[in-house]
Amino acid sequence: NPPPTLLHPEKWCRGFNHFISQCLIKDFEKRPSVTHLLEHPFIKQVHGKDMSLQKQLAELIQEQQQLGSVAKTRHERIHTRRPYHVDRADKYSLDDDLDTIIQQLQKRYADLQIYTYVGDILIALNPFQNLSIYSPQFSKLYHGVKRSSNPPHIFASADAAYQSMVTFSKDQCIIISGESGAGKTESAHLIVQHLTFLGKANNRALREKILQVNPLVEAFGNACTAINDNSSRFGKYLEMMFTPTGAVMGAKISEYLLEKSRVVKQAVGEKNFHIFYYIYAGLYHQKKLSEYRLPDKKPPRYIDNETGRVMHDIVTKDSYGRQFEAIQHCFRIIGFTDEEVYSVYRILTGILNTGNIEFAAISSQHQTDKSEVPNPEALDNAAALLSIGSEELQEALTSHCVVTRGETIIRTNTVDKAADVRDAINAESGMNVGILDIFGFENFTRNSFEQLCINIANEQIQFYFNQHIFALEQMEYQSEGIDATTVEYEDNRPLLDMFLQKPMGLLSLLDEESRFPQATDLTLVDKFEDNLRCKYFWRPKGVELSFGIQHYAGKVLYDASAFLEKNRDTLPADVVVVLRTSENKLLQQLFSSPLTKTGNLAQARARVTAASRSLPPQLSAGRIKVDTMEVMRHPEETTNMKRQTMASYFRYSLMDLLSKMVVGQPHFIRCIKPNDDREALMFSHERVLLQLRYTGILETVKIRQKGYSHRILFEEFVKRYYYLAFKAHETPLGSRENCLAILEKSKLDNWILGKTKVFLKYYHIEQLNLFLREVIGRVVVMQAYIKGWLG
Ligand code: AOV
Ligand code: MG
Repeated sequence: NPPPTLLHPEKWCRGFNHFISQCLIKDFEKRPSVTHLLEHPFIKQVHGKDMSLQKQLAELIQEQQQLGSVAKTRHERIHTRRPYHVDRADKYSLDDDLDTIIQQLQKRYADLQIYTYVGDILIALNPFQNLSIYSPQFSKLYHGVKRSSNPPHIFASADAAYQSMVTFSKDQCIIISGESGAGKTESAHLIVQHLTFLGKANNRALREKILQVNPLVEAFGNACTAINDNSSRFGKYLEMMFTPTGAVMGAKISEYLLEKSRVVKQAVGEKNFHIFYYIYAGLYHQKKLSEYRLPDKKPPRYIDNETGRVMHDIVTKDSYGRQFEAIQHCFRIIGFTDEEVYSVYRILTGILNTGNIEFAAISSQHQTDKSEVPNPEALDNAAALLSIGSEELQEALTSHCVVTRGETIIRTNTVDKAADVRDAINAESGMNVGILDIFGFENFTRNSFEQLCINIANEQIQFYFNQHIFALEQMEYQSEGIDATTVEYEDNRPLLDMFLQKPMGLLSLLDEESRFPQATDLTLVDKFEDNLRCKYFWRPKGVELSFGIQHYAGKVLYDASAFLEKNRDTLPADVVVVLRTSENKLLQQLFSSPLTKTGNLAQARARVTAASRSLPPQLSAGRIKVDTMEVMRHPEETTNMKRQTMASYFRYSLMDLLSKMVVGQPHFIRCIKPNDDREALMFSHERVLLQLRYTGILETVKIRQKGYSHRILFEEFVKRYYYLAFKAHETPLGSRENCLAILEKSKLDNWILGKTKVFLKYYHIEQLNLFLREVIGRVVVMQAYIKGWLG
């Protein structure tokens, strides 16, 4: 059977009988119905009463028509509530004050309408309850239809990215932002769900694999915090790869900046990474704790928050145990071998056992730099599970050793590596939709180094948003000679400079101070105070180790205790050496040298260079590129001897992430947290106002009203849409005139032609794509016909 949407009808048309196609198109244009087509004298003549062909045609046509009326009736069936006007977001621009926007959002939230569009940006309010709007029925409803035919939905945003990828053969990037607990991770899941639907992952095994990736990595990277019970403690970039015709062929996940310190210590009221509870409970219920040398009366120190709550939960409720089963299932589906899974369990339980090792100072006169382990059984347990010698482990843990070259990065994700290898095979032909879900902006009662990193990352994402929505856009209007009024926005560039600049930015200062053995956290804060002369930084009086930052999303007070230690993040060389002797292959691999990501770094650089080529010329010396290059200069690269710190790793990671993002066409989803109590239907005016303010929603509304979210080179536009005004066999030039011809033929208004580009609103693209699909649909029908005819 021919696929329902063959995307290269021109090849087909030329290869087969062009004349017949044209006749049929003409006829079909006049009366677009299958019956009519089948009644066509030509078809009748050739085919007589071939019922199977008729049936085939009817099916194809029906699939095409899902685009239009069919979907509409289905929509009416599902949404019987009340008539709905979709483009409220555009309506906001008429009354462009925040209060009105909030009122609208509040009203919609009360109706459980959590999604709203601002131009092509999606605002998602966290419902804090399960809604029944994510079933396969809804996936179908939102498939390839005009956005205005259905209420706003995250599926529509995923659909837009997908359509854009298929139409322009271009990588896409969906950037989900919002503060901690606003719903980014849930949104990312929903997008993956809808993309697997769109990508027609008929291969169930592949679909399952892709859907299981998120829960698996989240078991390892998410944890309960004071704000969110399932808070992401790492950044995650999931790329879904598609064939040129849009069939999903795989997915790749990259992880960033895992909050490693959580393994050994959690703030009051917070927990370790989920996986540790899952595995302990799972083994408890399967009566396998002893096999992994874990006690069954009291959980290991790393997951025991001293309240007894954990043990109580494990014994009385089985939810952790069930989660463990789910994780086992994930491993299986994704394709880990039993042996690999066993290695992972041994490492995890090895870590739990390591946490139980105690240390005591040796009081002998001569050995001041040595300590001993008063509970050798814990040491033996840990060593046994990690498949290393317990004496070597003890020696490595208790003796003091000067490190000349630190090795700090642990590659946590073998999935990533496996995917890399696999992707190397496919990379060339495909295109992808990347989904970015990082840890959201955080402001706790006590904020440490981890919060600083998290908040800088969010600062960078906000900067990227601003660049796209405001800076690049306005520059482009200027260079294209288009008169679009400028919109003022809050530029967080100075703040980002304060963090990232070299050599005087906060991270550089931190690195510098980390190199002095005598430095303390106090000298660090002094150094910040002396050097960061900028209104975004301040030092409160009377609290020595404290400093404050005015982030884009609000003021945060940081506690600099342990900043230096956390930044040095040294894993002593002898510990690494011992771990490398492990008989556990996976563990060996994790600590095999070199532990840097330089391989990926080279790729990252290549991507950035490629991406900067496609930026408008006036930007080549502009901000994005300069930033990128600045951050790219990774210490490991410039001086081999310099030790890698968390700050430098962080910079590099951020860069790697950005480099991935800048390649794709961005789509933004802004998650908003309607209240801090995680209550359904509770809408805190004040909290929402704050978030709308700092995300620059009002400005976005303005620029989206005035601006054009799609800017397409004449040549690209003509290549894509020429069917709409020219004959299939023609090859019109990519000229301004030909663009004009297509636009006029399509009877759209409100677009603009610049010097080299067509400027369009999102709904123009929708309309053009619909027209195009109709035309292609006709050609497909004819393909089916002629295929039948030929054979
Ligand atoms: P986050 O990813 O933005 O926070 P999550 O996606 O984890 O936030 O959402 C927090 C919680 O809100 C979830 O555990 C759900 O209970 C609820 N929630 C969010 N979106 C939905 C939805 N569409 N439907 C139902 N419930 C939802 V953080 O990872 O902390 O920045 O670091
Ligand atoms: Mg999250």
